[in-house]
Amino acid sequence: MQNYCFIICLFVLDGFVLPIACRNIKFSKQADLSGYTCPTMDKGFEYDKLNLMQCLKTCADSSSCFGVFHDEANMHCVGCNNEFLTSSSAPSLNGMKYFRRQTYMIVTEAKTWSKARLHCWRLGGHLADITTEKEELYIEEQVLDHTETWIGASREEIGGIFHWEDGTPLSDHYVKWGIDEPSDNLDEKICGIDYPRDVVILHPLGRGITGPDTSHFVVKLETYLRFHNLPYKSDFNIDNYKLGPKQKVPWIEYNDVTLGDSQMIIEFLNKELNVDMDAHLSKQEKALAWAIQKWIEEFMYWISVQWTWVLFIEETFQDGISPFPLDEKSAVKVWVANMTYTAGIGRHSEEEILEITVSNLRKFSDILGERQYIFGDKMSTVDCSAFGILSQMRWLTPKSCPCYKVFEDGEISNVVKYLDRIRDHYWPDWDNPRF
Ligand SMILES: N[C@@H](CCC(=O)N[C@@H](CS)C(=O)NCC(=O)O)C(=O)O
Repeated sequence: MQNYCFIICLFVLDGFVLPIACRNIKFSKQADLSGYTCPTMDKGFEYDKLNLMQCLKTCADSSSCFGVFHDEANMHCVGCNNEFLTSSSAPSLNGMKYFRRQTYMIVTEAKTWSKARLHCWRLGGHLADITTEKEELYIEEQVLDHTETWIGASREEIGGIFHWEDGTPLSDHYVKWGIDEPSDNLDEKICGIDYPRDVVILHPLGRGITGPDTSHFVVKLETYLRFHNLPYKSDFNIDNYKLGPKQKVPWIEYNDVTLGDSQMIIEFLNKELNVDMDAHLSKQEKALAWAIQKWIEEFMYWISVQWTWVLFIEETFQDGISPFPLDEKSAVKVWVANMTYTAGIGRHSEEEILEITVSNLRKFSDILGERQYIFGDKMSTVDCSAFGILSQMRWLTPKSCPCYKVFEDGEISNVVKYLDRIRDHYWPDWDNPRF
């Protein structure tokens, strides 16, 4: 079935909803304000020493302002105008279009209406409502090539009143029904190809050319899926990290369940499919495994992130490791640097981070010793975590990074062999994954 359905999400950029919508928009031009600026030459105003509410109010008071950027640290406020944008001159940035005070996004994914609605909510918007002829014409223009499009009108029961997502009845606005509409068929319609049943649909971050995914936790989860031979399929979308229930990747859909967080997913699948890679561990080993796992995921992870996405971000983009478009480099750096600063690792110098990297890898090497896996000759969940995080350090970090050399100088050769072992066994398609 190739009959795709298109979802139109509407982002309302009016009144005090402004900053939320603005934060969801990534503009392509880089500027001084945390890497963001207005999409065209449309800077309406720029003030220092305004708090967020004052910044918003200034925008709301100006008829031409459609959104603001507010830099909390130095109370810098920039207002963007779009007075002169028409549907054709509106810039298309990352799939979003600006039109009047609304931002539309056409999502080209097969979904039921309820999932389409959820999708828009997760993006910070909602399914489009059409309340004027102008809007209808604009939306029609955007979806010209597509046969069916989800919008936000729904009703609870047959014969009931159709309303938009904010509860306003359709009849209070502009309404133009198609022939034989509204129909009484309330069956949940699925447009396009829906996901197969009993297959884990994995929503990852994005491939890097030196490894299957640039998210540590995606590789962790995929290693687990591969260990158990569970059927899965990756659904790539560069915005996946914004779309999942935790606004992070990985997240999965499995039959009717949508779930985020690699560990919660593993625990869910263990129960659902009656598998457990830790069954051979004693109670004490399980507790120890958990402590090691958290050290790796909550500490070593940030070391790796700091190298790849902050200190060597130039090389990460140059070497083709990043799945993000080149023009997002500065924005990605600001975004990640904020996170690593909050996590703590971002406050150290490069030399200090190198020392921390070496000493932590040595400790991991000491824990591993001559064993095949952390707890002997059988893999357990903690090995999936260790592989997820350390494989990024080893293979998805630019070669010019000093952290890379730690794996080369022979001192932690047991760790190198360990990573090779897991890759060779579970990832023969490492360079070109088949799922
Ligand atoms: N505890 C989470 C961590 C997931 C995570 O941090 N994912 C990163 C990519 S490796 C992410 O999505 N970051 C985006 C963000 O924090 O906004 C898990 O195990 O899934």
